[in-house]
Amino acid sequence: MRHLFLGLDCSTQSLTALLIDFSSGKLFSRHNIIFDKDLPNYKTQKGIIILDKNKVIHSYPLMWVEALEMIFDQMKNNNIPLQEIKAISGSGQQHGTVYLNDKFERVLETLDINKSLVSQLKPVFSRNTSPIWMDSSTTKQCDEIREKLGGLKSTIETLGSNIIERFSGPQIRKFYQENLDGYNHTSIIHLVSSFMASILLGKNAPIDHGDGAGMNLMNIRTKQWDDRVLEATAPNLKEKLPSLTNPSSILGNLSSYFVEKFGFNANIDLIVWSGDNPNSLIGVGLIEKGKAAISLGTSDTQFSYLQDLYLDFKGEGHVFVAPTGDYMSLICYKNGSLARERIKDKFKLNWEEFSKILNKIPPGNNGKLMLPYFFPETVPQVLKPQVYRFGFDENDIEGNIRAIIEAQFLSMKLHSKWIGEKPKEIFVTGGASINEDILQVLANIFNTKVRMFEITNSAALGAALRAAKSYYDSKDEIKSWKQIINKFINLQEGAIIKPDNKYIELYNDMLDLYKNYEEFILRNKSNPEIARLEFIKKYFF
Ligand code: ADP
Ligand code: XUL
Repeated sequence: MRHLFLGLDCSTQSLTALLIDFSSGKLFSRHNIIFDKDLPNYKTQKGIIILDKNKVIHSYPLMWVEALEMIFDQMKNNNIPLQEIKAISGSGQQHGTVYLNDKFERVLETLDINKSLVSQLKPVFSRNTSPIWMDSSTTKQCDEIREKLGGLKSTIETLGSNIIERFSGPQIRKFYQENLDGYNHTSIIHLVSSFMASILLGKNAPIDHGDGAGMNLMNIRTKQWDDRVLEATAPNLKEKLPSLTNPSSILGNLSSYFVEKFGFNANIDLIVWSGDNPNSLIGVGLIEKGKAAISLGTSDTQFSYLQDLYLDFKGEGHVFVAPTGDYMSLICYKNGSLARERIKDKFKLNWEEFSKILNKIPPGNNGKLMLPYFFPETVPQVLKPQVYRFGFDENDIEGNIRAIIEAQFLSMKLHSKWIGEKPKEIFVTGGASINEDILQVLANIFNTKVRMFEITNSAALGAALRAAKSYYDSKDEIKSWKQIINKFINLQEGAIIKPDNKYIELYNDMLDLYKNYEEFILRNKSNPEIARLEFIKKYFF
């Protein structure tokens, strides 16, 4: 008999629905709504709207709502047996905030199946757009909050992260400062994850500890809202926040709107949603130490499972609560897929052509090196986007292609040193993780084997696996995380990319060079040009 579980992923560029059959350990179906293509009336580009020169970046919460209805319509029309699904959970792009007025819950409780979700939810927003993780316009608010909390060290001790531009707290403070009336008319502020879960639940849903940790509002030790931080952020904030809950919580059953309109079972369990990175931790099966994952999605992220709280006092890395209830480390690079696409699109290439050129050029790129800040970057912090090229210019196709990929992974290696342990293996996920040529550069730079997975949307898979775990645990058929993960993630099967040890020394030297260029540009240290010329002499003559 089939045991179906649904994982939804409301990400930056699309909404995905992965249905898994736990009995057979197989993917049952996959549906995907691409915001730009399938909902063109919102006029987003890659799912986002740029309101002010790459700094103010928002999206439309109503678009996510429309996508939700559209994906269920598609599943119903494709005769997916929705009535058999036992539990649903989901994943949201992290940090983004949704601002709702006092009509929200009433509208959710009285949804009419003869009308669309969009038409009914249109009046519930106190702010029509949502600032998302790509926004970097809150430096002033970050500085104000951090100062009130006593500086960097005590902030990180309390929150597990520095106060960061894209995180929810400083975004909320900015809204409060710039639009007091809008703030006062806001009854509840949701994350993308808890907003989508609320619609499915038919009332306000809580935020799980994993996504909550990415808000700059939750105490990382007590896993409660931190009163001192709330006070430093905006007045009366506590009454505008949903409650916090354990990542395994069952919230209740699906709202009757979805049961009646799409034929879901009335007893279906809705499990709390979480952020895409915590979900991905499960979706790639990271439940023990010594392994790390890199997600090459719209953002590039690097994450590991942590048994104990382990903080980065430099302030570049974050600690979130993992779906297992333990912790996870995370570093996020804003210049991920969209930066790679900038180069690909400038030269009018497809990914295959991009790879071919990447492979033509030897590791080390003949000494050409890039600092790739196409967008404002968080790690290292660069607020004003600018691309720096050393030894080549923007019209050199080959130089640019090799340089962007090498720069991204050199930067990751450099900035993940705080995690301490060198991973024995790197698991990769996200849209770009199907590109073996890019992964070969990753393997060589980290000198570590890289494991690919068949399902590259680990956030949606992780959500489906969390749904299965909570469902079975509640039915007294308790399964360990290992049992849940092993059923779906066969670590013997995924393709492995091995590092080529010919390049160990070259990439060690190039990492030093990269570090020196970063310090030259960002911290006014001396120009490492002579070292670059020596590097060229050593490896390319
Ligand atoms: P998100 O979940 O953040 O919305 P995805 O994980 O779906 O994003 O990744 C989308 C990105 O994957 C696209 O922006 C695209 O650049 C990248 N991508 C897709 N196919 C390839 C490929 N063959 N090589 C490199 N990148 C790719
Ligand atoms: C993580 C981050 C992004 C978003 C979107 O801190 O900002 O990875 O979760 O994927």
